[in-house]
Amino acid sequence: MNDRLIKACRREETDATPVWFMRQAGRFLPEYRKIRVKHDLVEICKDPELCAKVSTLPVETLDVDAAILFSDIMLPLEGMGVKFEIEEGIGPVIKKPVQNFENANSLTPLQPKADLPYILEAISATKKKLDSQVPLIGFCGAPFTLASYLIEGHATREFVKTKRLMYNDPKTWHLLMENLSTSMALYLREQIKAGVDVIQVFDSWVGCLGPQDYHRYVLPYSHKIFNRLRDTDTHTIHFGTGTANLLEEMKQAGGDVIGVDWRIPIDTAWRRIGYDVAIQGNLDPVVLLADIDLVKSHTADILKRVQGRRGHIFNLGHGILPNTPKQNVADLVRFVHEHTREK
Ligand code: 1CP
Repeated sequence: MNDRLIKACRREETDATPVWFMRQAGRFLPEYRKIRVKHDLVEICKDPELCAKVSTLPVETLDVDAAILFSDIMLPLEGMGVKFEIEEGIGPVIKKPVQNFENANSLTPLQPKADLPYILEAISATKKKLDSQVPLIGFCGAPFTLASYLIEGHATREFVKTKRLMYNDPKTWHLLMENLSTSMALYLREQIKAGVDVIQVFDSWVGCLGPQDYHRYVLPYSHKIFNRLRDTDTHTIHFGTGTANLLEEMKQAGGDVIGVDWRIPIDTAWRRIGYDVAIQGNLDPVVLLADIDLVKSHTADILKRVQGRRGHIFNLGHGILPNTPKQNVADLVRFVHEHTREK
């Protein structure tokens, strides 16, 4: 197997820097868009063969060093009794947002095998289709990011309802975070048993908090997830955006690799996090919409700042945008591999 990603998670020497992209199995791929004409997102997620097909597309056409399970962070919530829809152009919309203690208390503990058999089957089918070419990344949403969807009911910029509940009703907040972290830890353990090689915890929206609030309201729960995976030998990536001021706290919560977005130079971020963890990121996804020369100059700058240090996983600072030209992505992968080979 191409084990560049695993080696980078362990901060071991690699023959070239591993590259993969968040949302690489999504909308920017014409082959995915074709499948989406006939099936909605949840239909694809519930069909293991289709998941395997979509998940392996970028490996076959872009030479990336990892596949990511085709699923969504919201799906396990269905097993906890949450009803939602994924709406075109919006994202997840929750039917009855969490507003009070009763709502938080009525979430049922996830039973991954009974509630999400199709995801575990998708992992087996994807592993089989990958045929040991590259590792498979499994994932879950971090408790804060999931809580924000549950409380707001949909995507938001300000997180006012989420923070209001967190500040005004800490009892409900802590119960919700406790329920989510317990269920996500079980979910990830089941993904590992089903065959995923690496885990990424997506705390996409936690950057709206300051470090003191992160420490008090989030860290114990994210930490619990990483802690409950410690007896597995699976490597973990802890990702967030807008987290330049939370990096030390995120490291404390856990993860062999910390994800960083583009709002901080990668060398500054790594110095702050410490060289005893690996790092992933930090190209702005919008750069990939520009001319390939600009893509290459931004990439060269990241590689220069990393200085060939062990433990770098090349990625974007957030998900690949739907209108990204596929050729730019293929050229970027080649550029990173060529410029880091035999470093
Ligand atoms: O119908 C569609 O095709 C809509 C787009 C889409 C896709 C391709 C959604 C709706 N989910 C997914 C799959 C998905 N979601 C994957 C697997 C594909 C891949 O990575 O290649 C993954 C890892 C996710 C994870 C996910 N879902 C996150 C965390 C990552 C991130 O980008 O921050 C989040 C926040 C979601 C919620 C969600 N689901 C879908 C959308 C459009 C959103 C984001 C909405 C928002 O901005 O709040």
